[in-house]
Amino acid sequence: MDTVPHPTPGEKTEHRPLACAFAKMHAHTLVLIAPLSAEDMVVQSMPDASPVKWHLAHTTWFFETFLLKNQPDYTAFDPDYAYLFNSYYEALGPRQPRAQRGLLTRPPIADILAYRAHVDAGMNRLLQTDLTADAEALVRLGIAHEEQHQELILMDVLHLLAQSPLKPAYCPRTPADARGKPGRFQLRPGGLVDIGHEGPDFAFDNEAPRHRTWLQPFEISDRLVINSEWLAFMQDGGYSRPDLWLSDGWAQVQAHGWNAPFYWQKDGDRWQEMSLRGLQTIALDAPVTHISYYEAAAYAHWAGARLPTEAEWEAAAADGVLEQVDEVAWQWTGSAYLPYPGFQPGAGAVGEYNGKFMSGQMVLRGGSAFTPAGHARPTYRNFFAPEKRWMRSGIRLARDIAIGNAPDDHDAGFAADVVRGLSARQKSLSPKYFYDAAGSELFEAICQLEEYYPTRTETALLTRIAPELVADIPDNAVLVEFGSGASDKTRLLLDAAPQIRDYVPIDISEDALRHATLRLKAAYPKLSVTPVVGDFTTAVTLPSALKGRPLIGFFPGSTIGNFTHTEAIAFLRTVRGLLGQNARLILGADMVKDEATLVAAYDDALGVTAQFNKNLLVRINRDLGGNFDLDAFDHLAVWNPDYERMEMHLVSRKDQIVTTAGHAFAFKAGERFHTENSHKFTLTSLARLAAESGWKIDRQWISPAPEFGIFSLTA
Ligand code: SAH
Ligand code: AVI
Repeated sequence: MDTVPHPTPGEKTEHRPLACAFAKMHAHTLVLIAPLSAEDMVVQSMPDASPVKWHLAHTTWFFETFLLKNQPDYTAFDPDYAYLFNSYYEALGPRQPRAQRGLLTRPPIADILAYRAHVDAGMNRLLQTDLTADAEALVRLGIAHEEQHQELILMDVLHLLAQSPLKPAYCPRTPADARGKPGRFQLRPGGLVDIGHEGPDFAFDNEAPRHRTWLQPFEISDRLVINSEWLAFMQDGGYSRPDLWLSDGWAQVQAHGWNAPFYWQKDGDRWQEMSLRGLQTIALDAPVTHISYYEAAAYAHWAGARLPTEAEWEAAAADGVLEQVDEVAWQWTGSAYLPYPGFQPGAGAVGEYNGKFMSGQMVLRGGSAFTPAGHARPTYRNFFAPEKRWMRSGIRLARDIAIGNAPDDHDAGFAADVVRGLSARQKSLSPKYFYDAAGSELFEAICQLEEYYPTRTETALLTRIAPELVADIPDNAVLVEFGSGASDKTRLLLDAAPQIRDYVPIDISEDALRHATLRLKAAYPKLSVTPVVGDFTTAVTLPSALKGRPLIGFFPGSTIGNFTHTEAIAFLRTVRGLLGQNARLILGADMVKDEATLVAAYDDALGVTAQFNKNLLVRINRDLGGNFDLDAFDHLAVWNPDYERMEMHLVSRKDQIVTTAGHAFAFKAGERFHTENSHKFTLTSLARLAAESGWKIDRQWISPAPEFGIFSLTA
């Protein structure tokens, strides 16, 4: 186009970054209008679209009004332009009605280009000076503003050319629409996320303040919906089924006879689409564009999905799981365009830029093929009224995910512990949750294993020392056992001490306790057994009928090793309180030994311990509506020398998200879920533990290797 002045080579090059950014941006507007004739630039095809000539003048007016007007060395180009080219700033006075911008055949384009050159010169002078922070912010806003109009120029020109029966191309060399493939849903854990802009880089006021928001777990498609998918929606009666549409959307369908995206038209039995390259046959694998919010919402409904909220979109974009973020089409979100908590519009007329439009519009995120390079960002909030279609809009789907049933009351404590344990940086859970019915049976199977030496060793030792151990148990004594399980070791004491007439087994596993009680009653008809189901770490109360009787505590199996040091002290103190004056506690504890023996005991060849470990996941799946994939986790048993303990973990084989108890939890490949500690002891560490919890070691017996210890403690 002859009337467009191109920057002449050899002009003084600009080194200040802001002046440079201004010059580059301003020159790009002229590049965009190069394919247009003077006539193309005057016509207004609808009230929403402005003539290109008006865009050229208005963006220039913005710099003149907000930056140059009050400069001593600047004279206004033409005082009438304040009326002609103000867009919507009430604070700056009356203006040409929006729908009549196309009636401005005067001033001619040559004058507008001269106006641009005049303001350009003023801006160049201003940009050589030291700008105040406020002025610099306004220059950046002016640049971003004109970039928005660069996108509007393409939107409006496309709309104008689409009205012509000739369907001319804006520029035949415009790149074709990006090709794609159907999207795949990506599971996102949600939770507390931060969204919005913060920091020194430019952003519009509506992107701030950055703030925290809560997201339910959700899925979001990595790609945009493509034309073939849209055709399936159309063929399934997408535009003729009111059940798919919002009421206002259905009213639009009927009022305007919508039956396809905005720029689609039928040629025989194939669909064509008006584009900047002219009329083109629909590319089935290209993302669908130029659709209203109502169409996007109807499609999502039809597809069994929904639109993402803007917070979901931004969180997923920040996590890098989205493709086609900003280079294809703006993506409708399900979020109304509203101020963020704490939003403050700028002072003065410029405060009208965004804030006053915060009603009746929906947010679009991303960016489009029409957006100038470098203009968009992940926090960018574009917005349009829900019925608009002339902008380059597209659709990305999201959906809710099933997150398990709310636990019933019985499981409330379990659910709370699972949620807390899986939310922590190091995922963990108390080993007490191993012992449901299946877990207790698996533990008994472990006790039979060749590698699991503790049961065998402790049993042999107890058998040998039983007579000494029970020698001074008084008549009428009550045996109180903590974590009694199958009560097998108990028999060794009962056999040696017939003076014990009452037995109180305490266990968290109701099934184990029931079976043990039945068997013991059959084998010891004179023994009175009073089982107590419960967590022995929280206050346990003994049957009041036993008050005043001599109490002997029994805590075999090295279950003491499953506590942390702090928990062990707290437990031993509680037991001391529970058993009262002159109390005695018979404690079994596994001793530190070589790593190979230890690791084999917790990682047996038959995989029983692995099954015991994974039973925790089975239990979570069953009781808390979890969806753990047992094959996606490996059993791991490791010796931790710093803490002198064996550790069991479940190691995630891949990046995955698991849902349970109404929450979603992300696991990285290789990440560990810590399920058990089994501390091993030395004579010193055990003596210290006893001393710290108010007990004294009275006598002790250590088995030959693999070493296991029995300790008789007195209060
Ligand atoms: N004493 C038996 C069983 C040891 S297995 C033996 O030496 O072979 C550990 C036992 O403690 C299991 O029966 C388990 O159900 C129980 N247990 C684990 N944590 C518990 C808790 N917090 N409260 C009560 N019982 C618990
Ligand atoms: C019950 N407790 C002492 C057993 C232990 O050795 O820590 C539980 C167990 N874990 C794996 N194997 C056995």
